[in-house]
Amino acid sequence: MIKKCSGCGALLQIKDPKRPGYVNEEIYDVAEVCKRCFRIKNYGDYQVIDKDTNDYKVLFNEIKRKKDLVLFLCDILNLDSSINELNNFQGTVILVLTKIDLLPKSVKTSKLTNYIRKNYKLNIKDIIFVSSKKNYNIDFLLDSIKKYQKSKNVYLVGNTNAGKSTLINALIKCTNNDSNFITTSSLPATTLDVIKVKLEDNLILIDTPGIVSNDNFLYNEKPNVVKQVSAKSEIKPRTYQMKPKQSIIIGDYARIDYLGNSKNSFTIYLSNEIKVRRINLDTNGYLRNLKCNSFNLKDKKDVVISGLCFVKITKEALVNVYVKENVKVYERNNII
Ligand SMILES: Nc1nc2c(ncn2[C@@H]2O[C@H](COP(=O)(O)OP(=O)(O)OP(=O)(O)O)[C@@H](O)[C@H]2O)c(=O)[nH]1
Ligand SMILES: [Mg+2]
Repeated sequence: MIKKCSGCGALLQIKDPKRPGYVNEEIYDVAEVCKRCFRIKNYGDYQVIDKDTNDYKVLFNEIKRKKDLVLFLCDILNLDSSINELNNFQGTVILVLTKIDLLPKSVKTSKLTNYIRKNYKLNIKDIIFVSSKKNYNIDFLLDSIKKYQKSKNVYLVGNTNAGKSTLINALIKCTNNDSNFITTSSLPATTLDVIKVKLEDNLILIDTPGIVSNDNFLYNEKPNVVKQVSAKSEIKPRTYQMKPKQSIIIGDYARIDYLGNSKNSFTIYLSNEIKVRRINLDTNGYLRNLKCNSFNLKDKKDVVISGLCFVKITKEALVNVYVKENVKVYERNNII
């Protein structure tokens, strides 16, 4: 009998502990989840799995051709040009911005909506902000799904860690349906294959494995660093009035040298668990061995270190950002 893991979607198998879906032979008949999901759920212990992400490309190409409703999820802290990808879906698309509880409460979602509409050209029915953790807007999202669904099937897609599986679990709770919950974790590539969740007779949510992009800070780091860097509660922005020849050190991970010649203001949005210090640019060379990314910024720009943080800078600035090779660093208009 072929069985699927209800936690990550992988086919259960007894042959190879390193491959997706492994369970001990003795418990195969009764097992509902694989060993990896069991350990994530019960011990928070994550195992990296050998998985060919080319399988995902085939899956996404199939979903792109479907006419069904697609929820395209994006973590509000990782908003970047990858959302343009949603224009390639032929079905109706709702952009769902997740983890809104992590932004300071003072940030208005109406302002964020305007920002997204102005800075990206997206072919979408709606933009909806949610927090699966705080149960914010989950009912409203469910109503919108029912309003726009074209068939029973509704797909959830987006980058790994965007919060797809957590959102499905929140929707399950919201409809009082007591099915199995899907495995979630702060580490990349938790869901390994499609998982279908029947929410109501007329509504099947289809969870998908997240798109893994190698230029995100998190995908180059060990699990303990990923856990520390992933914000768990509302971010307390940290503002520094920068003088010429000062630098900012972000944990042990990144350095920003300010090369301007007048005072400027830098506000850092980052997990509260990571320390930030200001140092003298000339006398302290800490982290200068990392790759340097230079920016000549106009006023009101953010510098984003993908997966780690973003820095709101008010005036024009020359900055050098040092971070590990492969990590994408880019500028955008101030989002907040
Ligand atoms: N603060 C907060 N954290 C969230 C929220 N939604 C998800 N998370 C966290 O984000 C991390 C990733 O969530 P998942 O649901 O596993 O993400 P995913 O998109 O299914 O990831 P893959 O399966 O790898 O594609 C977990 O640590 C969740 O607890 C939210 O609304 N608020
Ligand atoms: Mg998932």
